[in-house]
Amino acid sequence: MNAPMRVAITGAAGQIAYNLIFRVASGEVFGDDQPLYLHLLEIPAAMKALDGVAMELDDCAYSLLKGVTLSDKAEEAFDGVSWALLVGSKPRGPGMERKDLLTENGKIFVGQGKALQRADSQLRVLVVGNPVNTNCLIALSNARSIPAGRFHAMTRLDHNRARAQLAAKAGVGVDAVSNVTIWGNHSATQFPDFLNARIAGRSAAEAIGDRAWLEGDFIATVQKRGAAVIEARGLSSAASAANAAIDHVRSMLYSTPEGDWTSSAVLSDGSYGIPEGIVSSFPIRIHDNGAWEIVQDLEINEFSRQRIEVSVKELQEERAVVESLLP
Ligand code: NAX
Repeated sequence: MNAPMRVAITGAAGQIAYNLIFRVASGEVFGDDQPLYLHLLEIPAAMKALDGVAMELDDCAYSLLKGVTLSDKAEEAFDGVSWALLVGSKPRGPGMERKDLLTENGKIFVGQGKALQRADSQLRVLVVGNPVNTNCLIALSNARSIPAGRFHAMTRLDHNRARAQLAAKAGVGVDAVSNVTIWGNHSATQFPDFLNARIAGRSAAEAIGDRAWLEGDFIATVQKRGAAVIEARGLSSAASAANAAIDHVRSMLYSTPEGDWTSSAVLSDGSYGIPEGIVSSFPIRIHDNGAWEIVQDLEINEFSRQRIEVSVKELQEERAVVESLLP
């Protein structure tokens, strides 16, 4: 058995967290030799609901779960944690402009970024709460003592959606689909890249043989999948979002299979001409020691370039709105 590890989850009474917390506590994410303390953060108004979540955790009698801390203070919730899954954020209210959503949520991530400095020196962070790229930028900018490379914003759900669409179209299992990339923002401007994707060892374009579908319906379906789920379910994606967060964390714990990569939004280092100072989704590869790198030298043609630029422009606009929150 390893020494117990502390994991923080914010927005812990929300619907994604309800699909996430129990899977983390069961050992599915960090392994069945990894005892855990869960630190669950909520706003004061949701603490009663969070009590209910804690009762259910007790009632699962998970042997790996050594303790649960419930808090409405980020400093307390992040104390000594090795992982922080930042799921909580404010939903868009009636009449709320995108700009207001960015600044309202931005303020949360200023405070949480600062409070993360109380975490363990090994800390790794996954931001899930929207607008996720820019929230992540704010958090990492305010957590000045923590290397920026420890911060990721989740685009794994988009990545998984793209793989599933390609597999269905090609009539193969999802395991046959590799080398998918989500570029840019986790928004309807994201670019799911089929050009570099592979299906059973062939290029996805060759395996599917329907360029019009790849350039049209495929991209649109992935970009608008979140809205389609809301339309059908009356609620936003929760189980699939929690599942993607688990996939992301697990991907960060093990080296990426040879020749493949995953998608994650990280602080740009200028790769592929994507300007520094924004958190954009890239193809990334993880090494044994937990270090990761942006995969270089992928083919970007004019079609891809134009679409990546649209999403990058949106990220630059988001950055401009929250500039005052970046120290
Ligand atoms: P819910 O509204 O069910 O839950 C959010 C929870 O966050 C609430 O319980 C709320 O009280 C809490 N919260 C708000 N401010 C907080 C703060 N300062 N500290 C701690 N907790 C706080 O939303 P849910 O469906 O769980 O979604 C959570 C976030 O994930 C949303 O921002 C959502 O847009 C985003 N998503 C991100 C996805 C991604 O791929 N990156 C996909 C799914 C989802 O849309």
